[in-house]
Amino acid sequence: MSDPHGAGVVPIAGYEHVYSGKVRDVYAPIDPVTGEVHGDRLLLVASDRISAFDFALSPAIPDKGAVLTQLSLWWFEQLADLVPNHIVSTDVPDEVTGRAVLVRRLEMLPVECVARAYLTGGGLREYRADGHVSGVRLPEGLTDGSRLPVPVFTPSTKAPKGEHDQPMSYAQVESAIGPRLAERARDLTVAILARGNEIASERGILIADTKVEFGVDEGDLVLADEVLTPDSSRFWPADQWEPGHPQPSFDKEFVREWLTSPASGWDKDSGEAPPTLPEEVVERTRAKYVEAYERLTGRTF
Ligand code: PZK
Repeated sequence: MSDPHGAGVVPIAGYEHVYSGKVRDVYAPIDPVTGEVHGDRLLLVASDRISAFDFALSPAIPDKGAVLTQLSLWWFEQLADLVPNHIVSTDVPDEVTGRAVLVRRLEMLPVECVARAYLTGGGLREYRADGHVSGVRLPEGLTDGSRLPVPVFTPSTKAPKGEHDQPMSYAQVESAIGPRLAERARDLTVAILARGNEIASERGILIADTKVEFGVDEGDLVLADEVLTPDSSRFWPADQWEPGHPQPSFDKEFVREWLTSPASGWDKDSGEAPPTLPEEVVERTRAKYVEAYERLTGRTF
């Protein structure tokens, strides 16, 4: 069974549900003539689900799926001169309009391609251990939130559902996909983050790091999945950037603040499911997703 819990996954006429991640669902179109699954297309549907501290939260954030889908589509256009992408069409069934895309089904690289422009999270842990991040020696004196001298490629394994991705060395990436695609994946991932930050920094947002996924078509890489969204990247408000401590998250600040406050009555280390988010936290979080979209794109959502 691909969806044992079924939360938020709905049948879509003409499509077969293939699988679900924490916040997105994948369907395959069914050929109306043969009734067979169309082998070279997928429908990617972004839900309004949100997670924090590795828990799925309730309720959903209204319009989150549409905001992130429209933001990804905008970024694909901004990146089109750097890398081709998997988008085929935004003409999708009514019930998912605005939050789904029809894409080319590709052979996906078995690597999570991550680049970091600022030091935090797993990169910071590696640096504190031995002064390196993914095999790259960094200067002394960096701290949580420091800008890196140059963006660094820090690939990781694609962990099975519920497990955490493990860092991969560059040599492991070369063994997995060959040296030619490894170099191309590294250079593209770093270029995508650099382009993202050129654009975002003019609009008050820092993109600390990002994870992209590539497929292969005719021997070359195609940018797939979502790109430069708050779900795939760490967005920080530029005006609050201050190295030396964890930075506030652009989108999840209110969620994390409330969940860790006495008001929620929840202990994130208790193993218990988090409590239902209050309406005000939901509404303020929705406003942050819309604000990120509007600031970056200059468009009104
Ligand atoms: C593909 N994911 C990530 C996980 C989601 C999405 N163009 C493609 N061809 C083949 N496979 C994928 C893609 C894309 N994009 C993407 N996994 C496979 C993923 C969970 C839910 F919606």
